[in-house]
Amino acid sequence: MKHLSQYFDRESQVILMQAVLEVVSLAPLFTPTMPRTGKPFSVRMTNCGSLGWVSDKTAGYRYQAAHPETGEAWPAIPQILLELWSKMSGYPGPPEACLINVYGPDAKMGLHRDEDENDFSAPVISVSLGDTARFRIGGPKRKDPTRSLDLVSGDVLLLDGESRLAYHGIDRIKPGTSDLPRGILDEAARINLTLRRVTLP
Ligand code: MD3
Ligand code: FE
Repeated sequence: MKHLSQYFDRESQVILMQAVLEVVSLAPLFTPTMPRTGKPFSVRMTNCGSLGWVSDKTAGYRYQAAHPETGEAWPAIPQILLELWSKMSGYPGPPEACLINVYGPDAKMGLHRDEDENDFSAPVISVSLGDTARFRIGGPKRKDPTRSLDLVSGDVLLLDGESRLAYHGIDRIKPGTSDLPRGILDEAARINLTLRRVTLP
């Protein structure tokens, strides 16, 4: 894993936040639910790109080309994120999915692995915006030891090699730690963007 601390300066963070607001205006936030139990996630989500990650009680975790509520195609991935992918990924093709996770002050994400993609040779690239989050990462098995680090607005994480299939999660948000304007997403404490390749080339 590579942690690029505050890779994006304030001006770029404002551009990224504006791009998120535009995506949300075209593809509204939805609340995913757990497979089988239907328990709602505390994080709200939307996507851009040719494929988006969704989850619900009946069909579970999956990537699909249409928004689960509007049935519309996801908006395009903003240029600034396509540039980040081409600079950092070392992958011979563009990302297919950009998942946008919106955390309220009390939202968390339990320890999990990202394994719904078909191409694990591609890295995952994450961008954090807004309030600081306590991030936890372990190893390839749930019981492996973990370590924690803070993700701050503008930070980029590159998950490749062994880290690509590591267990990870967000333990808590530190509300009020960023003054980045959130626009109409005024309830959003933190926003995380993840760029992913889903299919084999
Ligand atoms: C480590 N998101 O969307 S980003 C997710 O902050 C997710 O919203 C968290 O986990 C968030 O799946 C963490 C950092 C991250 C993203 C993908 C990873 C870490 C990862 C994939 C493999 C290992
Ligand atoms: Fe994840």
